[in-house]
Amino acid sequence: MSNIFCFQCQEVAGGKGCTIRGICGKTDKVANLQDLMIYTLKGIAILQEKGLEKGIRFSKANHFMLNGLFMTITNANFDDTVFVEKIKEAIILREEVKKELIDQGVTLGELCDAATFEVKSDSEIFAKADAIEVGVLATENEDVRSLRELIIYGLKGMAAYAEHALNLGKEDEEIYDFIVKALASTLNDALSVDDLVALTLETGKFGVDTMAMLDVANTGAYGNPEITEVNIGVRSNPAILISGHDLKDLEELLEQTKDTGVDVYTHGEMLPAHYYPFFKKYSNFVGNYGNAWWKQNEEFESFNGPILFTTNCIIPPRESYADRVYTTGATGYPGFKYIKDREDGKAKDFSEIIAYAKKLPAPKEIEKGKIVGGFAHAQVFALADKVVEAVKSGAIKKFFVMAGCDGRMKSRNYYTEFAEKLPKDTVILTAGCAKYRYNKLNLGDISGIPRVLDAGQCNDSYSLAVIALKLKEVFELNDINELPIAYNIAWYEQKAVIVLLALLYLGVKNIHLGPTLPAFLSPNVAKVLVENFGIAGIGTVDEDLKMFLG
Ligand code: SF4
Ligand code: SF3
Repeated sequence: MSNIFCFQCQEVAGGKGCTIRGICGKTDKVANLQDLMIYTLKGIAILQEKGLEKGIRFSKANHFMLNGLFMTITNANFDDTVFVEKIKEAIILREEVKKELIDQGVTLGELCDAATFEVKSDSEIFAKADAIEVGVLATENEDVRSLRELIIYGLKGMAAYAEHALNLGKEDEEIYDFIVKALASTLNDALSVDDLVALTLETGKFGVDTMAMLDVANTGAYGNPEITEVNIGVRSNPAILISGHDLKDLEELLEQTKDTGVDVYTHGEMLPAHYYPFFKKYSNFVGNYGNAWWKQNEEFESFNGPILFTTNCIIPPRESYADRVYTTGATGYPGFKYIKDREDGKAKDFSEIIAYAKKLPAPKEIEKGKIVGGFAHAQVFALADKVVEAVKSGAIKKFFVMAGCDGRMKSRNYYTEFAEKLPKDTVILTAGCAKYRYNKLNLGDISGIPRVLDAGQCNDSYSLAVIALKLKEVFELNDINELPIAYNIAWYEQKAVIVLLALLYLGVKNIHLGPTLPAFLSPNVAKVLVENFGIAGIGTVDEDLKMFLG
């Protein structure tokens, strides 16, 4: 057993750091391999940065960097063998980049360990992974450590979104150049706390750009989300449950399951796929099964059919369904079957999971009814007159952005109670899996506008920002913070970190973040966020309602 240190998610042990194994289920081995993965990516980034100074870019390294960062997001990949292979690949790639730079006449100068270390066997990889210098605690100054990790976690979220966009053929060199620069900067001891604060805000800027790019990719391929009623009951056919955020995977799965007698249901963050016009043509795309990621143990058991993870959040499975789970993309878990990436522009091959589904019983019904969503920017703009009228007449007094993540902690009941107790003249704007805390409550509507407007996945928080900016324009305000919008956001993993940094970059103030503030914010860094942005935690529902409505 080795020492680990991870504090990247909200469920961190003791609110401080996981030190033996992850509350998420990550073993010490995997935790340290993930640290080494990030360390190796930093080493490659240092080299890439040297190339950028001469206008040399490395497309393969950029794509590798996205995937490598994405794999280390909470609950994405628990497979040590995958990390070992990926680290080997990274070192080969690093040496290729070095050779290319030398061939092009770039002087490499003195390079740090991340850009030069060698490992000759798997056991040397494990030993390197366990070394203190590759992990979070290698940075001794707690404020510098806090900012470096805040940036890294933002980059992880950014990389995940950029990879989904890339899967749909969209990419942006400026985003890659920034990730390279930011990764390299986290090993630069010459940067001051102020430099790192500035880099943190710049991370937010590129977070906005990345979410905008993904929005263009998703809506360009599948149309603009529209108001949709999503069935939460089941039919009697065998079925596949698809989870995560990757819409390209969903498209290929639907294309390959149509006319096979196998139905497809969404789970967790895939629910908003139903809002896109493109997917409505598939008669076997039946509905959404279950709730947010943390309920998967029970819900996968009763689903009966195979489950496909396209992204996080995976939790260690029960034996009853472990053999039915498939992963793809950046995700992995020891013992789960893995569906390979696209090759030569061909679709992924889902034939095995489809054949398996045919042998299994139909899902067991766990609920009945419908949920409504599809309120991304274009749909809300189409309703703009109604919304503006409702605000002007006082029918809507305030909007509450309650986007973000759901999680296991009991304290998250706060969000259900908060939604229930909000006055009837308020509207919740949501995105991400946080919605499952209140999207099945009957909160009614205001002159036909539902009181919970779901824009989509966590990346569609971008839509909420676009809506806020539009309202600012319509009401001719100078500052986004003059709008009657309050932010009460729930976070769990690193995609929420990039969403938060994006909102800060857009100038949003007084965001309340819960159920607890990130453990990776040192007292001084937290102070900067409080003083400059009014970031705060949450209290009790009644106190907070008084404060927000006061
Ligand atoms: Fe702990 Fe979260 Fe890190 Fe898992 S991801 S080891 S739960 S801090
Ligand atoms: Fe995250 Fe697991 Fe919900 Fe996209 S993916 S939001 S927690």
